[in-house]
Amino acid sequence: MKIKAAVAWKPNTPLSIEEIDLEGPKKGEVLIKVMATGVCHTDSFTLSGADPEGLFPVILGHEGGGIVMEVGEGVTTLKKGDHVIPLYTPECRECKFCLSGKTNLCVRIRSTQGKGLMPDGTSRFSKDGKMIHHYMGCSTFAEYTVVPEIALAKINPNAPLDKVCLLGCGVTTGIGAVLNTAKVEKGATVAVFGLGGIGLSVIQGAKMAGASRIIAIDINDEKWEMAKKFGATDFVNPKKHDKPIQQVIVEMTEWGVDYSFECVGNVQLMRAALECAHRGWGQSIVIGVAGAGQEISTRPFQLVTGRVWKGSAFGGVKGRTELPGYVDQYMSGAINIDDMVTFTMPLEDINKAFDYMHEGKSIRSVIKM
Ligand code: NAD
Ligand code: AHE
Ligand code: ZN
Repeated sequence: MKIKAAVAWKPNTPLSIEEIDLEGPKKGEVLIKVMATGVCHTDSFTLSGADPEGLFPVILGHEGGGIVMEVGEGVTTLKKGDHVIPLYTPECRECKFCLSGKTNLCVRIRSTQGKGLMPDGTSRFSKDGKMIHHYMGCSTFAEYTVVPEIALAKINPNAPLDKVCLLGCGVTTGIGAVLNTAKVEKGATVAVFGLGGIGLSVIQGAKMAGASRIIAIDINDEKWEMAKKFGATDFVNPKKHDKPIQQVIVEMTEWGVDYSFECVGNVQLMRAALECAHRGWGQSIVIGVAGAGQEISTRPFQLVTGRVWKGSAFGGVKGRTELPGYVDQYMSGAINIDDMVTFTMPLEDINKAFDYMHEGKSIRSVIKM
């Protein structure tokens, strides 16, 4: 079928809205009408050319909500009309990782997904016979997309897709990193580096967990208001201090915070986040994604003296099993997504969403198809 999509033909150039070709779903695949999609910093990261797995041309987007239009051969858990959220971290429920009970990082289709292809090694997207890559198995910057059955969470059909699409990445990643990866306990102290969609969701998660103090850190003062709304108790702008930011946080808290979260993708900040964690037990969770060739470092003494460095992908959440519950929590008012949506715009304006992100003017822009 002919569809409209935002195509990234090469790195570091605006997306181009064009009519392209989409093949129907093959075995184990599902055709989705994308109703809405958020724009995450990771889309911008890959578009910048810094992603070691970045492939072009590609249809980006991985924070979507849609409706099932057609199912391929052998699909049993979804039918036409179901409301779904595509999952860049699928859940096959059969691989070693899914069965481990220790991680959400299903590997069933990871190798083809990383090559921008469907599990059979081909793409459903093309233009004038030229293949266009899928992205993170989702490619939501398009009117329609094809996604493997194991990479779709079936959700409450009454949920507004232009809000719960943010559970496809940002909101779930932040809340999940707090509740699943760090397992923040009541009364704990928390520092959050970077107050975009991820950092604010970490703050929301920390509030849900009953943290006693939530220190919000950003170089943009305008982020403080929203951080406070989500539950932050303190704000620090590193640019307003001469000392290293880790020292500022340690001095504010005596020995450091129980939990810190890096939500920017800056390796120096990852070090700072680790080093402001409490001597003896503080944990630091890396959520931000850093470009090709970047590495983290610290003095081993930081770990010898009890700090723990961890990472979190999609908040450790098993999407097909747990995401419907996140949607229900939004519906009951326990999770706030509405305040994260700064702008809503049509697909034609998608490059504005990237501009607003880079200018620090948006938390999330949602594209409504
Ligand atoms: P965003 O652009 O919306 O927010 C980033 C924030 O960081 C901004 O408020 C910015 O002002 C702030 N910032 C920039 N440099 C800073 C510095 N030196 N010190 C303090 N603050 C600084 O981004 P986002 O969508 O919230 O994503 C954040 C990061 O998380 C990105 O690296 C993204 O790729 C990554 N991410 C990871 C996962 C995962 O599963 N691990 C999921 C989603 C996003
Ligand atoms: N492709 C990059 C890594 C990108 C990355 O770390 N992605 C996160 C999700 S970011 C969502 O906004 C993730 O889940 N990673 C686990 C995985 O299996 O991709 C690289 O460095 O190669
Ligand atoms: Zn994302």
